[in-house]
Amino acid sequence: MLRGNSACPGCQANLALRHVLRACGADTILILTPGCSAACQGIYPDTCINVPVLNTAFAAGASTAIGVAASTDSNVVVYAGDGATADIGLASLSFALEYNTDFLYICYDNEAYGNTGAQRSGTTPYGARTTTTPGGKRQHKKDIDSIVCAHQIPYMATAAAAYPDDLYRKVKKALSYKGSKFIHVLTPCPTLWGFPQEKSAYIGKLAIKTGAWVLYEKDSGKISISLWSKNILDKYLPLEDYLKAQSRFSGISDKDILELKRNMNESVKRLVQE
Ligand SMILES: Cc1ncc(C[n+]2csc(CCOP(=O)(O)OP(=O)(O)O)c2C)c(N)n1
Ligand code: SF4
Ligand SMILES: [Mg+2]
Repeated sequence: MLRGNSACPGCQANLALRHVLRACGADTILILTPGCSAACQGIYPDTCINVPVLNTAFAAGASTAIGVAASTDSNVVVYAGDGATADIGLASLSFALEYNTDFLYICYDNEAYGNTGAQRSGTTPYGARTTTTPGGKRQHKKDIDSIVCAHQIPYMATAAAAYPDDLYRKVKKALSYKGSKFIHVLTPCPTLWGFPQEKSAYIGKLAIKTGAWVLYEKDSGKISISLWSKNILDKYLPLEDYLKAQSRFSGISDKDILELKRNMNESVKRLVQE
């Protein structure tokens, strides 16, 4: 990625893309869906992405990759938002995975429809305020990782922009496999989440330290918790530290915090038991 882009200061979606492209190298074709990452590349010919880019329709990231992968030996990488992945593009993603298309699909998750002004998405967490959930979302975050894993692809991982070495390693590893690979990256967003831009990396790390986001990989069917999460599984910081640092959770009730924690603990328990 070249210098100069139109992302908000402190944007982790763009930061994660920088590390992803660093790991992928020059022999890569990038597919973007409408969203912040597409908008932030700038306007041709002054775009900041230094590999070929295909800008697709919202639902068509994965289906575009099927065609591209059939015609090239280059790395085929989709970099799509949570809305494009877990909501509108889910059918296209499902077929691409079932087909075991030789590509890497990366979902950067800012937990809302960022580019259109912070509407809720399937991956918006319970209790978070968005423009379409002004009283806090009443549904839990969609478990897109389990949906992806049900396709029995060779490699799936979670990552976070705040832990770039872990993200870099996972992208490299994913690209060493043939077939479909999926990485789900948490990318905190100062604009939608309501925290100061200079706290971006701090919030990203806090998500892991409070257990709001768990780093793991499922490699050839076997789950392993990644180092940054593994070391703290039994000593999480209070979830309230993470929630209080973001204005999207400012109206959350104690009852809703308990419900969030219950859901979180269940997800971690499921992961550890698998
Ligand atoms: C079929 C269709 N519906 C709606 C839109 C408008 N639209 C453009 S970007 C976007 C939100 C994308 O959200 P997400 O995939 O999470 O990416 P983010 O903007 O958060 O980076 C929407 C709704 C569109 N481009 N196409
Ligand atoms: S709204 Fe969020 S994800 Fe979109 S460019 Fe700004 S900081 Fe990045
Ligand atoms: Mg989004």
